[in-house]
Amino acid sequence: MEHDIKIKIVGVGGFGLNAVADMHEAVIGPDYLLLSNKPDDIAKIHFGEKILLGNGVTTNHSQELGKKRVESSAEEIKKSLTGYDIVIIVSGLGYGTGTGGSPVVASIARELGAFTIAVCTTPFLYEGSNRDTIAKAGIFKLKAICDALLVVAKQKLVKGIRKPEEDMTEKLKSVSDLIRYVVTCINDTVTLSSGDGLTGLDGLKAVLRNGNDAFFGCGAVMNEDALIEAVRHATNTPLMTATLNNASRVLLTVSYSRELTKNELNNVYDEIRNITGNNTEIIYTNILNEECFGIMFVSIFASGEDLKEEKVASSFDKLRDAINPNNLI
Ligand SMILES: Nc1nc2c(ncn2[C@@H]2O[C@H](COP(=O)(O)OP(=O)(O)OP(=O)(O)O)[C@@H](O)[C@H]2O)c(=O)[nH]1
Ligand SMILES: [Mg+2]
Repeated sequence: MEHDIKIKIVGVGGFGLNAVADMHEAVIGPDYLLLSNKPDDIAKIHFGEKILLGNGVTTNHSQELGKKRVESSAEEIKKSLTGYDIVIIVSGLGYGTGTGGSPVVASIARELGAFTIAVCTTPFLYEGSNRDTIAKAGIFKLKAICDALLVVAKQKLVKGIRKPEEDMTEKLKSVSDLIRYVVTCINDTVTLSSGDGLTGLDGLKAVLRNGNDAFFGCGAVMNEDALIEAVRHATNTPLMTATLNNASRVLLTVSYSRELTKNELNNVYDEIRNITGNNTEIIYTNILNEECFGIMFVSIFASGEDLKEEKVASSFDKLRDAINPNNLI
């Protein structure tokens, strides 16, 4: 079942703009708005709408300046976001434009009545405690303004405090990949899925709205016998700040050529409740995909009052295996 739901993705600042530029060809359906104070970054964007903030003058990594620059373009942003059901803001926290500007974009989107989701990264430890403090301030504001906030902790890519190594480019790509999967799964869930008497959008709103922390995970397997494996990948997706522990609401979406049977679903629910606890409400929606080439794709969004922060750095390989269906073909 297809729903006519309008989604706009807004990339804010250097990371936001680049992450969105990387994903836009893979995520079909949403419209795009890119905001940056870097003339070079703006010049290379040839899709969607774009706004050069503050006449291209640097923020010197000041979130106050970042906030002001975005506020100066508020009218243009408001125009661009008018008429959208969902606004997804993508940015890297800890610096000026993304941290100061994302909450301004979120306020505009909320005022216009859009379901507003921020997908943000936090800095590496080696970037210093100042960056971390600024990122935390950004998270605090975004939590207060947005309907939902999904935080990707870049530090989980490395163990301990250390400088980036040669393979860092590849690892950072996994952050971009994860963000692309978050956005793709939101898009597919709200535009293509239904189940439990709800549309995917209703399900996503029910699970994420008013949740303090949100978790996202996904997994893909080549055949239906491995369903539980896909669910395990999804529940273990690393890099998110939040884990599934203590989640009170879960949205499970399965994309496959048929619906899951009652028996299969019960097994999946048991698997999820082993992690979250017995009282977790689970909403199941389903995407019928006749052309899935035997690949079953599982995504999980979850929220709760007190999702535990995972302390251990998780392996990057696990993420890559979990989210890349191409590995299975
Ligand atoms: N992976 C990746 N990281 C980036 C990219 N651009 C910036 N970053 C990193 O993202 C983090 C946030 O930086 P920016 O996004 O430039 O910050 P900003 O929001 O633009 O804020 P200001 O530049 O201070 O105005 C930093 O750790 C950057 O090194 C990119 O293209 N790819
Ligand atoms: Mg920048």
